[in-house]
Amino acid sequence: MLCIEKEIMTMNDTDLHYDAVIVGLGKTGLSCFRYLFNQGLSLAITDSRKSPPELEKLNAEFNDVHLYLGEINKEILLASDKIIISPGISLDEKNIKVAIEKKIPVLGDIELFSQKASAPILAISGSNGKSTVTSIVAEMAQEAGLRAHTGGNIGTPVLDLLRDNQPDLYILELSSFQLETTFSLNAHASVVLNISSDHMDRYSSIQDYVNAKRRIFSGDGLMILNKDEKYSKSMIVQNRKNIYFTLSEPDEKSFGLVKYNNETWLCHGKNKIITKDQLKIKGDHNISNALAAMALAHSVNISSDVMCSVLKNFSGLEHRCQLVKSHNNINWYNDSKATNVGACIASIEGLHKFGNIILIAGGDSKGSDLFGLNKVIEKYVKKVFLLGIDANKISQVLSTKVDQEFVSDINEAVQSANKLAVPGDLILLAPACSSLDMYQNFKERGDAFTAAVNAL
Ligand code: UMA
Ligand code: ADP
Repeated sequence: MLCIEKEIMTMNDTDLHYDAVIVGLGKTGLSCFRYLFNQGLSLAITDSRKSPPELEKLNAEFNDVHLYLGEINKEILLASDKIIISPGISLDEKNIKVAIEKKIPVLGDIELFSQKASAPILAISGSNGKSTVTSIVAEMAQEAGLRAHTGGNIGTPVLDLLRDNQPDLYILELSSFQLETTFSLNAHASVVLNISSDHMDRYSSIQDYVNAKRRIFSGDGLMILNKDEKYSKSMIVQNRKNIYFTLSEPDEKSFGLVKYNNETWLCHGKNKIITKDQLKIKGDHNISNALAAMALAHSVNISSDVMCSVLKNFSGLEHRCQLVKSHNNINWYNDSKATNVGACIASIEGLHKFGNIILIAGGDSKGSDLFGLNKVIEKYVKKVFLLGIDANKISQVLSTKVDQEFVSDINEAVQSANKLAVPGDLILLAPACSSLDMYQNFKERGDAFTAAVNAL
């Protein structure tokens, strides 16, 4: 039997009451429903969309669920003891704000998880590098023989991790959206990798965004901070255990770079772990990521040998500075996951040594300040192809010295870049924007790029 889509008429029912209402029927909403249903709670789900993405799965698994679709239903919010909100919905949504004014508790899945989980948690946030660091740490834990469950923003909703037997360790990638509604997290060790302007369509200022990120340090676990980055560094709490990672020399408890006989080593204090040249992932941003991963792994006693062995083989994740094709000394790179200004800059700075860059950028800039792009593009990029809803916004921040051209889609960008490219060039998709104006997600955009390149 299908779940019941409730009519607005039901609202006159004065007995209407739920233990909890779940807002959003995406991956998080479905996992929250499964989790709370198993606790025997009376539940409703509301979603602003008529056909939310996980409706089919919900229908296949459950009967008679009370669904209120097509708007985030105020009456249902107010008829519930608590609101379990999905990360994609802002606390500033108008009906959520009414519920908050009426003192109805609003929490997210990470909060439910934090209340329940009993194995140590390693928690990772930051504007860029989260998935890379999360994946490296997960591989290190596995190689060390630890049973680790990995989830959060990287893909698997955290409550799904509780369905298995208790592991030795949880490794969680956490977004600012998820942290906004988290209160009880007390991670064994947490890191904020870096901050750059992102999600400015959701936050009123960069400080507002930073404040959401710093919630990862609630509790009394080890704080891991990026000494080279002002916002991460500023999050230090006096009298808390803390260590740094840095691209310069570290103090004895921190992780950084040390030169020995003309070779640069990633070190813990003075202890050598792996040389910079042995790392498979390239670019300074990835050295930072490797150091952060080492600091997290060290906090759960993973050995330097294990760290070294994993980093020697870790070649990076799909859609992150990924070499797609190399032909006639022209290299094509897919960095579709560069969805903000900081990531695009890191990508250009990391790759310019390998060729003269022709950049493909644009999409939905999420209200970010794009100005930071100008300097690096002027310095390292020979031509930019711009596409998507905010192509014009990017164009406006670029100096008149930058050769630029508007294109209608990725295919046209690839065709035009191909006509222009000569041996020694590197064509880079690093959009500095989200893909959501033209694609389902960054993966679909990266696949479109790869298909167009392979079809040349
Ligand atoms: N939405 C509506 N109406 C609703 C509910 C949601 O329009 O009533 C929209 C949201 O605005 C958003 C989309 O639906 O555009 C998805 O939102 P959601 O909260 O239902 O998302 P989930 O499917 O539960 O996926 C979420 C994370 N997505 C977001 O935070 C937007 C996933 O991260 C995460 O993998 C998943 O939980 C499991 O934890 C994705 C992401 O894009 C990769 N994250 C952002 C990022 O990395 O920049 C933060
Ligand atoms: P996230 O999960 O935070 O989005 P990813 O590991 O998926 O991060 O990397 C996304 C993109 O961000 C990469 O393709 C790369 O261009 C950029 N990036 C990765 N690590 C860093 C870093 N430490 N600093 C700046 N940019 C980075």
